[in-house]
Amino acid sequence: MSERTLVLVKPDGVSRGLVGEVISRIERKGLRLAALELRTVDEATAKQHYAEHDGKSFFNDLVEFITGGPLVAIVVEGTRAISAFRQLAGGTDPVEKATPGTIRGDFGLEVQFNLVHGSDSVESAEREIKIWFPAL
Ligand code: RTP
Ligand code: MG
Repeated sequence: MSERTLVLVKPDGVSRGLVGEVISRIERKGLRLAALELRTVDEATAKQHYAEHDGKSFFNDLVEFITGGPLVAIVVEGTRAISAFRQLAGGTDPVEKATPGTIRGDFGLEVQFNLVHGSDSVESAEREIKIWFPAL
């Protein structure tokens, strides 16, 4: 079943020059790019995107990090795109959870600087795509 998911190459991924690497992995998996934009996001948008984490210990650091430099927002589509991209990304903690061969497992060391975001459900994907690409 074809799905759409919202992927972010977070500011650490952009500053480290890993945008091409991430896009390449998405395309090699067989998924397609439906929209893509380099953008520096404001605090309100970041808080809306990560609303589920409002109140958690890492929330303020997370918002500061996400707004701290340009990121690349991408709508990815294809068969089981939501799970397929989460598999490419690897677990949230790049060392303890993500395995080698995944984006986080290959390139990350710290939970906060884990390079990419991918929507975690159909509902999240719809909500997030509306935030980032309201015209889609
Ligand atoms: P994401 O939403 O960014 O795709 O990551 P995720 O689903 O794998 O992880 P989630 O639990 O949604 O956490 C969102 C982001 O918050 C940062 N985080 N920091 N310091 C911490 O303990 C901590 N926990 C989470 C990470 O950047 C994580 O990707
Ligand atoms: Mg998440």
